[in-house]
Amino acid sequence: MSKLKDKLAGLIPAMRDDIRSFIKEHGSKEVSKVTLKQVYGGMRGVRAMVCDTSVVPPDKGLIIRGIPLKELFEKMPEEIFWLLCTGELPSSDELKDLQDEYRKNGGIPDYVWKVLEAMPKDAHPMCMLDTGILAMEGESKFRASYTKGARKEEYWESTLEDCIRILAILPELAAGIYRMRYNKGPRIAPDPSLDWGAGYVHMLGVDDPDGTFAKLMRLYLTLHSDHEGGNVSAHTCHCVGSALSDPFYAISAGLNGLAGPLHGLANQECLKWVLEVMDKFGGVPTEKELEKFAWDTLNSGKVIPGYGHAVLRITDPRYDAFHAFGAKYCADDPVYQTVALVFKVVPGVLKQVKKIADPWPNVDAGSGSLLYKFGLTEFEYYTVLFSVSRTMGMASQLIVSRAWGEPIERPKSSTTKWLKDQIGA
Ligand code: AMX
Repeated sequence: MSKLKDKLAGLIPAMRDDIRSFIKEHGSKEVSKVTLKQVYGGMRGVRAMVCDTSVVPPDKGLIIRGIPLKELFEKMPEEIFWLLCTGELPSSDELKDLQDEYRKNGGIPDYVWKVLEAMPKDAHPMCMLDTGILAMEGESKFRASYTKGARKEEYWESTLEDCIRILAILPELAAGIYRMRYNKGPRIAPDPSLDWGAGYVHMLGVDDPDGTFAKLMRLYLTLHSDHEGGNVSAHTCHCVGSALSDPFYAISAGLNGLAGPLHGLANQECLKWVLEVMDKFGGVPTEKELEKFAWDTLNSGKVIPGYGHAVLRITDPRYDAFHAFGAKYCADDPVYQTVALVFKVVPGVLKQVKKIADPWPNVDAGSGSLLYKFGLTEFEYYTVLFSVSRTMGMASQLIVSRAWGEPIERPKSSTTKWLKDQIGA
């Protein structure tokens, strides 16, 4: 048994008992009220689901299992996955064991590459990634053990095995898609001596003579790992998983949600917007030029990508981390300089638009310029990187939900007529 499975096996019975007796004792108590505006407004702020892996207080940003993100900037993504699943950071032995698990569970069957090769040459890399994961569904240990009649208490074990398999192949799959989609030559085989993040950089084949890009990749994978349970990708994965669809189905579904421009795709849109600015002004613009460009974007009915958030009301600490990385390693880079100028100018513009609740940068505002600087210039690919990371959050949430035996999701919808009758409008 892997050390992670062993650890969870020790933790889960008490967690399950605690949640069950909590529901039994207090199940009828009220925790949230719902207004008509929330019913029509994407359920914003309605407390109607559980996620124990992380929380996002609007004035603080991401806290993973009680630890504010800024205390985790230096951690490896593998440590974050362990933390998400168990609530504790791993010891060095436990970390090594998880990395060994990834190595043991790697390897992508040839038919997956054939499926991807059969797709149109201009397929979006997110579509290729989600298809690649889904194509492997036949491997699901959860589905096999459910079909054999596994008991509910055992569901989390095969769910964990599927999640480890998916996390183990993701960098190879994502890197293979990059090389195929952008004609970078043959795929590069995994190097078992490398960690998850550095291994991904190696398979992308992007030049990294001094290991700085691997450093950025580890930071990137750590920062995007989870963002509580209500965001579109996590919630979609959770909802699909609640039907006991296996992790291949659920994670692929969640990533389809991440591919939306209001969610993870903002990642690619941001750099596009920054490059458009630079193109228009022949390099780093002046503050005045940038301000006008921002207003022109808003007046043409478009959003300024990378700014605003459904929950946060401060500069996203994930943006701060990228900004600091950029200041250290890319201070002379004109794209980074433009991103820094956008941070100086755009919040002031957005604050003047009354309807915008959050004028501050989110995670996507800064990462693209850094990836671009290190040679990953195909910005349509950026959401794939986000996906590799966010799979840790979705997977850990699935494991925890299965562990305590969460039921199938089934909120009640209403017709407009019913709502009008109910309210007496
Ligand atoms: N530029 C222009 N308009 C914006 C805006 C921005 N950056 N942020 C919000 N608004 C607008 C909304 O489109 C909405 O307009 P509408 O009422 O005419 O539809 C209005 O302001 C109110 O929105 P809100 O309550 O402030 O935000 P929200 O919770 O509805 O949406 C988000 C949040 C992120 C979708 C929105 O801020 C946005 O579209 N930002 C730009 C895209 C982006 O960066 N997405 C990435 C989010 C992080 C992630 O998931 N990766």
